[in-house]
Amino acid sequence: MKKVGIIMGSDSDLPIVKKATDMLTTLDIPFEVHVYSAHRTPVEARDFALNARANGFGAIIAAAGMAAHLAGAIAANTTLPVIGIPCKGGMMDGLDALLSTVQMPTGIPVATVALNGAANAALLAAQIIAVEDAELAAKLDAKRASDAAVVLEKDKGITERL
Ligand code: RP5
Repeated sequence: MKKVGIIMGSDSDLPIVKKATDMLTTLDIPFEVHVYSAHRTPVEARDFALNARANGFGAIIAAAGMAAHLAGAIAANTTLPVIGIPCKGGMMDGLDALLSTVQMPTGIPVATVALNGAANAALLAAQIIAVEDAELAAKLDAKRASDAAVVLEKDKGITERL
């Protein structure tokens, strides 16, 4: 199975990124995690992206806050799908990171999830890998069904309470 690469701009992003690693672990998807910054270690971030396809990755998740150029900088150097997680924090509480991640120029797409949306980033990466993996696709279908069952159980609970 192809691996998912997870890059974060700082180890201070780890509490957010942990939700992505937990989800990938639950789904038995192999992943590799790195701290590379678009600004502090641009050479390492670029090299990771340039070599990612040859190194067996199928999708890359990039998490960063504030002037969050990491996902875009990774996407500039690979045609693998790149999923950006804008991280909350700083003076604008994540609005700066959201806009920096989502407002990519035509030609270099980044699939941006919600602020701190690490679980969805992992699920989107899983869905990308599952395009060519029927077993993983079945796992994702089963997860959707069990998530729906939880909501329907809550629906019953609400009716009983009111
Ligand atoms: C971004 O700046 C990082 O992704 C992080 O969200 C933020 C703050 O980084 P630190 O100063 O905590 O290392 O580049």
